[in-house]
Amino acid sequence: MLTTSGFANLAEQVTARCRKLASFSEDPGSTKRTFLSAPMRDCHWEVSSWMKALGMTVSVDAVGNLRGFYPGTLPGAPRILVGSHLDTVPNAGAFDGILGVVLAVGLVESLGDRRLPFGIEVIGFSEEEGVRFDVPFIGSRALVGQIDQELLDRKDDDGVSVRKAIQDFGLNPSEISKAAFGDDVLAYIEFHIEQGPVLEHLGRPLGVVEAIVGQNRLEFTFSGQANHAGTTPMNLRHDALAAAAEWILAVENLAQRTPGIVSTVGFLEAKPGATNVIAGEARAMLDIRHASDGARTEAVDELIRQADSIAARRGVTLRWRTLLAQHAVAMDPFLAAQIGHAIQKAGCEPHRMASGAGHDAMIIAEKIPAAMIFLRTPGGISHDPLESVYLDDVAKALECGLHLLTQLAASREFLGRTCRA
Ligand code: HGY
Ligand code: MN
Ligand code: MN
Repeated sequence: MLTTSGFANLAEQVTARCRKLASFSEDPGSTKRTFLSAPMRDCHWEVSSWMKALGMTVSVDAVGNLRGFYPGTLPGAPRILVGSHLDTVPNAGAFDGILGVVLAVGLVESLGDRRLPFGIEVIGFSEEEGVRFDVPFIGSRALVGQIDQELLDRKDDDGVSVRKAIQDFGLNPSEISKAAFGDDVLAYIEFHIEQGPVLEHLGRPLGVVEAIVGQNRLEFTFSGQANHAGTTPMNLRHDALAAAAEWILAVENLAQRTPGIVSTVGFLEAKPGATNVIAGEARAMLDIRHASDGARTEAVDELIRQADSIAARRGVTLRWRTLLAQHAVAMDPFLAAQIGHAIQKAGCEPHRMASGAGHDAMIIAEKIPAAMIFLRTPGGISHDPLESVYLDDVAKALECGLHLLTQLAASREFLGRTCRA
């Protein structure tokens, strides 16, 4: 087992690598790396070099997931998957997603060529945030065989389809089915920053995720009548942007009075978008989440009703569509308990919690046991350049990870599990 200073050095390397990868961006001066964009190629090259240096075999699957395999003691041994996503939101921090990939490579390094009764496949998912095509989890959905024609036909703002983006990256969409994992997978483990204030508030470096809340993403388009801002009396307007604005306040109001609901309109686009023109069209994107699927779907129905009534009262028409309806997902109780023990062996007190952020683990959990370890987020800030981690917490996460691997390698219950896929 590595010494404390060994974990500290590894943590320095992991953190420095995350900051280096953050410079691979579509936007100079900030971090934005979306599905199969040009900087994703640089990211693949860099992470692959770290994987190859550890003797891992590296491949890229047909949706651009980067996959590095560290074999187990025996040929044909089962495997565990450890990873997270390589893509980012616009103006991102340096750790959301990518920390889980780089830390997994660090975990393989911490084994020091030691082999386990299972192989370790480190996965960097090509797309989790849903920025380029407004639909998240393309990378992990390929692993569980959930890529359909509707998704492949979706187009980005430049009219490029998912299928074309895959071809442009030099990959073959007809090979997507091969990205699905086989029947040799025992578990999926994801390290991720908490992206919220809970662990910092409690003074805990690491958390055990018990469940990931469900989320819906919907697009609402209000269509009114564009007109002259100076000559159109207030009582004769059909202002699409004013209708959207009234509805956005209703979104906030419903969340404030409904315990456990968080809802956000993070995107609003007005057309034609000129100061002296009443907006003829306003497009708003809703993100709404709750730990209970019933409460979430009830809130979505209420917000659709409210949008309808605001539009009707203002002589504006409404159309809406669902982009994502993801139910809440529980993490594997056995793995969560093992993570709790491993956190204690690393000298920390584990905190069991739900995740308000969505993660690839919620997709993978549809097919195989999945679990997550959270690292404390200083200031609770994420999806922003201020996002950070404490070096000591990264060292503790590595130490916890090594304990977890050792525990699973010695667990007859775990090794005796039949692999599902
Ligand atoms: O939006 C989320 O929940 C995550 O950051 N993709
Ligand atoms: Mn994110
Ligand atoms: Mn993430």
